[in-house]
Amino acid sequence: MFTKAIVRKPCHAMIHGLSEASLGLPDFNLACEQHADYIAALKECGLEVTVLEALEAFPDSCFVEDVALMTAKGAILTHPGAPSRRGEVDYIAAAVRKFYPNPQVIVAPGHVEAGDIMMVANHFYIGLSARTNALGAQQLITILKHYGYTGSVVEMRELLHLKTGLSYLENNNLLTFGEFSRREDFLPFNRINVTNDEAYAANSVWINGTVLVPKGFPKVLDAIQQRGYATREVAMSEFQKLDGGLSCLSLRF
Ligand code: CIR
Repeated sequence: MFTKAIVRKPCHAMIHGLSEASLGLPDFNLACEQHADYIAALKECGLEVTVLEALEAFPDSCFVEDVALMTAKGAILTHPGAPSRRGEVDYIAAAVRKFYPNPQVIVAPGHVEAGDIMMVANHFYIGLSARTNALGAQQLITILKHYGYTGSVVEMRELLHLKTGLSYLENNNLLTFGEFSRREDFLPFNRINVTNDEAYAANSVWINGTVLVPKGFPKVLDAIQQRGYATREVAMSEFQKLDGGLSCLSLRF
């Protein structure tokens, strides 16, 4: 169960955020509305939410998931692969220290963005993406071992982050998309394969029995409901324009 979350409000500079999507520029006001509803959804799932103020110097800073990993045993500050995002770490650090006074750190030349990390019970899958390298993953696995967890790497080629195409919904249920749908590591799970037309919804988030699903993806929503989960849709169009999925907008612990 999770009890807390940390989020950061979007900034005006978000229009300069990193993006490979060809969906146009985000509308700041609509992004703020969607972000407020996202916070409401977290609260509906029983989380106490720390809301950090917008950081204009960092266009992607609302995507807090990438700059820290919160586990039940301790926190880890990452070293993002994207140079423009590295400065975000200093700002999340203060918020993280309120809950975990002595977070561990990933250091250069290791790179990790925590969108590449998927927790399944005591095991952490770490995607080797354009943002997370083998050295960073090795540092992370060493830290995780110290906490009593295990970690393994997942080679990947196509997607931005591991969780762009994978979401663990507990009870052995896993949403999978694209390059992960037939990957051997994930065959033992009850896989819900997401089709190309609903790829964005492969990033959905289990919180205390409810699954947050991006609004507008009826096949994924139905498949999750068929597995017996309560669901809560959240409109995400403005964050999707920046390649940001539902999980990216919060640290949950
Ligand atoms: C970036 O490219 O870094 C941001 N525009 C989106 C980050 C999305 N984060 C995530 O998937 N965990």
